[in-house]
Amino acid sequence: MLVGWHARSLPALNIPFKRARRGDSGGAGVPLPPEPQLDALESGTVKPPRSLESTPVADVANLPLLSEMAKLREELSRFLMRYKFGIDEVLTKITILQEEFLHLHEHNPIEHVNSRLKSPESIIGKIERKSLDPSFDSIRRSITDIAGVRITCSFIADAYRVFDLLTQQSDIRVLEVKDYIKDPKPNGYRSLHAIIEIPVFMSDGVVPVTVELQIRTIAMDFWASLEHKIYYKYDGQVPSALLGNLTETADIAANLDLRMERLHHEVLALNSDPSGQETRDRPGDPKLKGIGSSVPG
Ligand code: 0O2
Repeated sequence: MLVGWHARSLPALNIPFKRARRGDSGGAGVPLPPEPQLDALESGTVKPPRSLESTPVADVANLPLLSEMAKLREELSRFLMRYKFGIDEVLTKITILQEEFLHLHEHNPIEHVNSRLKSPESIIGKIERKSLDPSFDSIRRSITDIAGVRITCSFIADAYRVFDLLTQQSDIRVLEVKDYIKDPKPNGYRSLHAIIEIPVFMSDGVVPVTVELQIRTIAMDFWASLEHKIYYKYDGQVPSALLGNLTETADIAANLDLRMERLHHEVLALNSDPSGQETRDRPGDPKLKGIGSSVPG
């Protein structure tokens, strides 16, 4: 169990996930306000529903459902906060690498970085899909992509190099690696995934936080972004002809990656001085020996 964290089963709060949805009614005969309006209700910009309006303010605060909802919201935001800090820690490491690369080497392997904290809705969706016990402890153990950091690199070798540079740091523990570059998914999806654990220093102790790392090239990212849009456009039911086309385009993107990488090496070779000494940062750079060694042949 984490320091200072009291794992609590959500059902113990008597708020079934499904009932606490927009338009459903809650316990104690009080209709739940539509979800997006909760903040507005608190800030007073939206009028409360009739049944709440006629209840004295002191009583409303005492309604078990509302106070439990407030408690749950507080616990959830504390729970998610740690993941946000986990993201911040990883982003700091990436920024340091980026700046060091810019300073020491002429080639910065990182094109751009994105991060995301899974929304409560999407966490609940995953709990339902995977039939998980909806307790914070179980969520923490079973849902390892609440915090996500995606690093887009210029070339395939860069993806492996950045992966090595990050995961070899002593405070990072690698829990799982899925190399979809070496073994693409059947639909053509390529990316290097890792679930890592990073310590977050909170006021009440150190908390290990899991973060999903996705490292890919610009071409892989381009394909994955469009595929994601198409997938959602068809609500997951993509016509088979389109699926075939998507896989084909993934292979084209992979081929583009290989060709660009070759071109890059040719340019690096041109920049080598006549004595054969490299004047530019490249995979053969002695400073980077052993790094990026996992590039598929
Ligand atoms: P989001 O919102 O992008 O994060 P699991 O994570 O356990 O449910 P799985 O398949 O074992 O499932 O995890 P995996 O393979 O590591 O993939 C997790 C994430 O990789 C996904 O997160 C996507 O971001 C990305 N991904 C995996 N496969 C594909 C794919 O075929 N196309 C695209 N565009 N992205 C993919 P989420 O939670 O699905 O979405």
